[in-house]
Amino acid sequence: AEDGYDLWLRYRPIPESEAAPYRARIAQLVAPATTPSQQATRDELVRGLGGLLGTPPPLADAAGVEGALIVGTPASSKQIARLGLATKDLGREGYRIRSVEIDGRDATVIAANTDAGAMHGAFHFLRLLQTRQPMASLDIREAPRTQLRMLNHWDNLTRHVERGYAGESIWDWHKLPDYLSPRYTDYARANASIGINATVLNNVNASAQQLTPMYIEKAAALANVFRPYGIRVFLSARFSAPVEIGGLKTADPLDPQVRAWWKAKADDIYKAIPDFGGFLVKANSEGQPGPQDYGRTHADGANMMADAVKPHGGIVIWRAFVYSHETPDDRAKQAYNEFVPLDGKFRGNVMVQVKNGAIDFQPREPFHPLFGAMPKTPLMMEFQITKEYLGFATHLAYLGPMFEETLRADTYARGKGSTVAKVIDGELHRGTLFKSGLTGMAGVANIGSDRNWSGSHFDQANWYVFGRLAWNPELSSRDIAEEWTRMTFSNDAAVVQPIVAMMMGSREAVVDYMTPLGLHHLMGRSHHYGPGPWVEGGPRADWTSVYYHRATKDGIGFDRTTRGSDAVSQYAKPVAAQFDDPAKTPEEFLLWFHHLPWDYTTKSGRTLWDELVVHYSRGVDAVADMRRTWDGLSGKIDPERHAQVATFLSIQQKEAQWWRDASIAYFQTFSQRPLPEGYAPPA
Ligand code: GCW
Repeated sequence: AEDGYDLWLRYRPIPESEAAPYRARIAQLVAPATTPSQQATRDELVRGLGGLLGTPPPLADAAGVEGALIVGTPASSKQIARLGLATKDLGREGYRIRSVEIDGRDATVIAANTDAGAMHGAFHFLRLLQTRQPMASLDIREAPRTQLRMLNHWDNLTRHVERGYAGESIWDWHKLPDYLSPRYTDYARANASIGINATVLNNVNASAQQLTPMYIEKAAALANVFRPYGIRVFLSARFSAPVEIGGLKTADPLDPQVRAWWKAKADDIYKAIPDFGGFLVKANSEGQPGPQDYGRTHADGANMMADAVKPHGGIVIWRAFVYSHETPDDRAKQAYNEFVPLDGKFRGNVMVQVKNGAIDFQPREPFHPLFGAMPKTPLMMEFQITKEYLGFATHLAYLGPMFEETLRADTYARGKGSTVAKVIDGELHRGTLFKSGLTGMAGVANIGSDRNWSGSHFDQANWYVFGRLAWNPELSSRDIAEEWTRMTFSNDAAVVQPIVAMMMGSREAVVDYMTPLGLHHLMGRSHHYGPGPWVEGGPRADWTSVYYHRATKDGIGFDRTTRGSDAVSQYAKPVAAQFDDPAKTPEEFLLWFHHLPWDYTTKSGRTLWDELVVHYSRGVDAVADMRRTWDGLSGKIDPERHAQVATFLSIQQKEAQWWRDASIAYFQTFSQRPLPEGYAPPA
């Protein structure tokens, strides 16, 4: 049954009418298997080619017939060594795929410097078949633009996944380390196929138990499964662990006993997991413990842990998602205020992980002002793949355009063209400022125990696009959508085109029916599902919606200009000047930066109130369009997957309407204006 378990690695047969040229080019498979990683690569090719071509090509030790496919490294294959294709610039993970002649016969070579590179090349090669690309004269050279391409699981030891909408955690801690579910291998295959090379197993709201010997052993068992796929394991570390599981009275990072505890802990972990990646830390944020509890800085905390893993080649990833209600100032400003003064104070093996925007994974946010503002510190991007604020798993929202929008945003940190992508891949500050050269991108995973992994078929695309953009932050989200659609649903143009169009418009639809024109954080309190613009009171100001939209009879929006909270001044001058002026602010960020009267004239000529209603309604209409498109694909997609998507779209339409009606009815109590002509009042 088509239950989605195979993800984009379905390998269904290429129709007979198209298979001949592929069979001719893949008449023999030369894939040495002297290491576990090489074995995994060979297995994947046998499985993939077997599925796509009907039968796998015969295996051989060296290319000996017309149309051989050879995969490996100069060390694993003499033929590859002789071709000299695995050049230095491919690095540790890059590869070449090339059509060549060997002894007068056509052959295709996948060459890399390492097993991991060869595996990435093999997956790329399979993708060429899966998406029906021509094979005759290949000349592909690929190397990842970032070093760490990482998933962050927010998985608890109880198997509850914080903000997870795909069932319980895939890590079955109870049965580990002895029972290794085959699913762990499939997880590694899926990740390796898109270039993901690191995973943080546990929630940033970490349990100290994760660092006890019993759980280290369990993590080590997973690391053993992932290692052949080039994936390294990291753990989230709870800052107060020395107190909670170490019996110490303090977790003060400058205390010698605390420092010794972390060193010993790191030594133990590396004994069990020799290639352990390091720690991810959420500290002094949302009530989590941290160095500030002892009057120390984030740098003091990060550096202490960095010193502990340094002898083993590990790193520390310190999160910049910090805010606290003790600070009455605009929450959007807090990370910048706390971290910019620390630039240059972190050890060389520390990275700071920054969410794409300054508030919290909203359907749309302007790029985080920290990007470009810490030239001496490697900044890692943190995207959220799981859709905490975009309708969970039932709303269809392809996040590619959202990731792309942030990556392409221009920080102007070193003049025009200083995009966020260039901060993330290190190009902007390479060789000049930050020295370590560490680069990376993290995505908060949307993976769980559901058969289809992500809670919905289309949410698989969000995992996919994250991996592809982490590999190369300058890829186009549309191209990636097309690739994914071809592998996941069909190569039929009559399917590909409408699905890609649907995907590309889907996130904007969510923005429209939830938080148009720069509005943000209007979801129901704490669960974040459904509208809640009326949420007020409660434990803290920034956990209410009224804090963010500030609607009154005179207007709506958060004034972050130089006249207001002055958050705009955290951006480089040209950006700040743009955001400071409502006339120059891109309309999609209007109410993020400005508090404007209800009759403010927008670009369309409509009043702000009318424009809001138009956006809300447009979002609902867009979902109706998606439903029509999807209905039109009935018969062209297997009935199981078609039916589930259709049902989810019907849920989404109901809820888009709910969002629109609730939001309009609520804001109308302030605007006191009628709806523009032709727009139905809230039901
Ligand atoms: O998005 C918010 C979530 C919290 C999360 C926090 C964070 C892990 O609502 O559930 O906690 O951000 O990123 O630390």
